[in-house]
Amino acid sequence: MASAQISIGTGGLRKVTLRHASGASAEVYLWGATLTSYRDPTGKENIFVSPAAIFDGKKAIRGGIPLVFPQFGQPDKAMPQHGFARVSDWAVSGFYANGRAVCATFALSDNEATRAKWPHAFALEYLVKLSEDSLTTRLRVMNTGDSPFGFNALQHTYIRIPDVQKVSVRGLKDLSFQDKVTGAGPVSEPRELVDVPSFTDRVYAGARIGELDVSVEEGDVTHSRLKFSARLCASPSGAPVRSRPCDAVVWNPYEEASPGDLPPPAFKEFVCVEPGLVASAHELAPGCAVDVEQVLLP
Ligand code: TA6
Repeated sequence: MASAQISIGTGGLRKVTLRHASGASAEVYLWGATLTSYRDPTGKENIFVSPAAIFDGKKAIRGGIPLVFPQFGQPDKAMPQHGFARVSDWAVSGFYANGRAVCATFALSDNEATRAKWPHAFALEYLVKLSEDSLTTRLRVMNTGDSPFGFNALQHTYIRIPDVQKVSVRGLKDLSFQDKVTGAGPVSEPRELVDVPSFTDRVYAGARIGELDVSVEEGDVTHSRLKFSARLCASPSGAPVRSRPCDAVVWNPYEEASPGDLPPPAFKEFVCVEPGLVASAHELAPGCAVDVEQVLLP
């Protein structure tokens, strides 16, 4: 039987737990609408959360799928790194279940605090859809104001793996990327399999309309398959009118860049493979919306 339940989680923060009849489950904290767990029917945990993650309702949860909006990085110092979405209290805006999936939606819109940092009217909707064979997460950005705004948006997914030194990411060949560690780029990725043998921070610019299929592999084993997509919608709740290329970020800090809430050797247990609109500036017209979606297949 599918279910959706609100409870008190770590640090006294509220969370939603989705359970599917197949045994699959997911957990999403209302703090930042941060998904912190996705277990498939075998019980395998597909998402990494740092053992030192802080659940205090002040700091972004280290791990899971933090949501990045309206900025990627911190070009605007008036806003936190990666924007305010992941350090805001979201509301549960809906639950839905049918024979195939159980879903929850979460909402965040502009308020006095966000407008003080970023003077635009917006609404975010985060959809989490759990089914027997996959987890779909969709971040929808809506311009509810009367003037266009520039933004970036991304799902900062921490994929759990046994050892980052042994995995590679497939699906990025021929995409142009900026290497934020070396400063090189943009250069074209020549490899079918991109390994992550050291501190890695790369922004791959989407080049293809439609889905970007990526997989995290270790020899013959595929740990995760991910389908990234981005779409423009003519109205906040309207059907997508046009697909757009989805960018992908690959990150692992290794020991040298591990932040305090990610004490080594925790870096070994994940690779971040992140769908978003971050490789260039994006503008959203009033009354329009854009989706950044990932389908995670364990
Ligand atoms: O997605 C990669 C990245 O932008 C890196 O540059 C690094 O800053 C990482 O995000 C983590 O950022 P955070 O603010 O969560 O420590």
